[in-house]
Amino acid sequence: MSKGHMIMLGGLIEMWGNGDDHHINGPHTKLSKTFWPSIKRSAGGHRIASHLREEGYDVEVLDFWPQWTRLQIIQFFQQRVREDTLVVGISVMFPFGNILADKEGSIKIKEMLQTIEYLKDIYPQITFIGGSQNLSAIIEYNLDYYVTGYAEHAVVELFKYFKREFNTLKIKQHVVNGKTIKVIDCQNDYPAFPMPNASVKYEDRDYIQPQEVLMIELARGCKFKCKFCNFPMLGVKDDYSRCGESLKEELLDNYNRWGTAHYTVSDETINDSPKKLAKHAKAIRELPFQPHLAGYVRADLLVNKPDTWEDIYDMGLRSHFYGLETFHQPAGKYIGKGMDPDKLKKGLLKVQDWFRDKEAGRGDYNCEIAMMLGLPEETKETFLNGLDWIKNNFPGYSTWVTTLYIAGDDQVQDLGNPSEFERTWKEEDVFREMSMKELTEQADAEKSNPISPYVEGQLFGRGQLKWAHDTMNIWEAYQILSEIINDPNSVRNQISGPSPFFYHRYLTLNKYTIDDIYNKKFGEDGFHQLSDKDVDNHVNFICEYIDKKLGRKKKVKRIHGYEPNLLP
Ligand code: B12
Ligand code: SF4
Repeated sequence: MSKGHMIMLGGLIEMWGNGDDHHINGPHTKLSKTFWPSIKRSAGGHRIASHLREEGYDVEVLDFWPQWTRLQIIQFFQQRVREDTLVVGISVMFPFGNILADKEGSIKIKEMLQTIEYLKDIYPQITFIGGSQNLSAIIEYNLDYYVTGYAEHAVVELFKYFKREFNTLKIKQHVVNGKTIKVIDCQNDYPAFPMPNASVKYEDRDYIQPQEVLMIELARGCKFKCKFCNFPMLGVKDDYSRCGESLKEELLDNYNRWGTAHYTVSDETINDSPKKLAKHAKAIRELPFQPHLAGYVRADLLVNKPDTWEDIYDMGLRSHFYGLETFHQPAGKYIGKGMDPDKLKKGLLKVQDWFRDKEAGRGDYNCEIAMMLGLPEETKETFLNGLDWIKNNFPGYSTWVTTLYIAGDDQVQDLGNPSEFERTWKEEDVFREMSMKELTEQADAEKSNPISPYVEGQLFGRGQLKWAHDTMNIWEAYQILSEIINDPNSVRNQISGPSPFFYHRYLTLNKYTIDDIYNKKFGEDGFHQLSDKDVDNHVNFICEYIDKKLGRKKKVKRIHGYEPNLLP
């Protein structure tokens, strides 16, 4: 007998990184679709579900919910809601952002928001709660409670509160767009870190398929405090890592039950502690199979600590996302990533050689390098020099270029963790805010390089601070980015393989293997960038899941993923 029942709606909408703009999103965009429902499971939804089950509640996760039609959702609720159904949860990872500006996207979002309204009308006895790291990701939904930050401890108090049991629940009132909402602020009131047993236990009713790329947590928080970073927990001093046994158990269980071997790691910086790496490598070496992990790896630490490489390789962490940001030392020093560029470059080449060394029994390796355009002290020339080095020395790997983002004043209040830049730029004498007049004058002067709707939104919308400093301003940064994107010879447009964070798009349907990713580049030997057909197949994958969830025995005929009677 469970203590109560909950339905958790989870699902992501895919985007080409920086929102929904082809011009910005560059080289692998072979799709007519700019966003589509992801075939990735809801990491937070499953984590909270696993935790609540340990507390005695019965929680069923409904994944991929952006793809479900309203009727299907209502059918599901009719089948599942029972007398002890207490709560409907919505797990959200990313804010809607630019999807709302996109016509097709905004129709979808409106449909999702309205579906929640319908469910609330049909089931007034149920409480609707949303959870995400930042309020900005859930605020669009009209919910009874908004839970922000890592929520394991808070959600247990919330459930006791709903059941009128003794509890310590702290509810904060926030006024957003003139409406008062109830917020549970986990970051400050119920810190759920460290979380040594942050394991996720999937269930038969999740219908996990063998090639799926699941999310895994090895630790929470990051030791560092880079000035632009607004990840949830920075400057962590203690050990916030997962217990080795719990990690081993989760990996083994998923392998035995579903055949899972591929994971995205959600950690902010996986290699911030050699001790943690050694612990996790030891646990993983004891497994009867080799998992493959992908995630954020700090390059300067890799370079400084070659003695961690063996552990990193053995734990299957062979797909690295390096947030290098810059090769210009004064810019790097300013943000907290100021390793001597020559040392960094030489070290990176050694890393590449070591991981790719087939003769030594290794060879599995893929990486993506992310660069940030617009840091104080950076000029166009220093930045482009850095990109040239990547092009010449990391051919065939993805490079991601983004512009410096500092949230505008009205956004900062919805961010659980504003970056140091966001908190202090006004006091520090480095940035200033450009006036609208200055911005529009710049726009006129540059008619030859028209701005895209996405950039227009960023420049003239309220979301971002219109920053300027001695060596660059936001407008110039977008102009340089546009030149990089439109230059067929730029590193950003070179042929590569998939980004380490997007393996699910290629592996889930069994079209490619992890060996394809390590060994081939797009265009080689039958290995191709994502096409519209692939996305249709993703939709079909989700539809098969929906059929299973709804207990439909007969295969349902569909056109482009929609049942004929439910065509939009
Ligand atoms: C991995 C990651 C990515 C990967 C995703 C990989 C993949 N394919 O799945 C990549 C690199 C692609 C990515 C991209 C982006 N990301 Co990102 N990403 C993360 C990261 C590091 C981890 C997310 C994760 O899986 N965590 C593990 C799970 C278990 O945690 P969780 O989902 O937060 O769940 C907990 C709570 O939120 C809560 N909770 C969750 N659901 C529910 C439900 C209920 C009912 C309740 C009560 C509680 C609850 O409890 C959970 C357990 O404690 C976070 C930072 C962080 N450490 O959280 C940023 C983060 C999610 N990303 C963020 C952003 C902004 C982006 C981008 C928009 C960046 C950009 N400009 O391009 C893009 C958007 C991509 C898109 N839509 O396609 C922001 C979101 C900010 C916001 N407003 O909410 C975050 C929070 C980082 C930050 N700035 O603080 N990201
Ligand atoms: S940018 Fe990376 S290393 Fe720096 S504080 Fe953020 S998560 Fe940590």
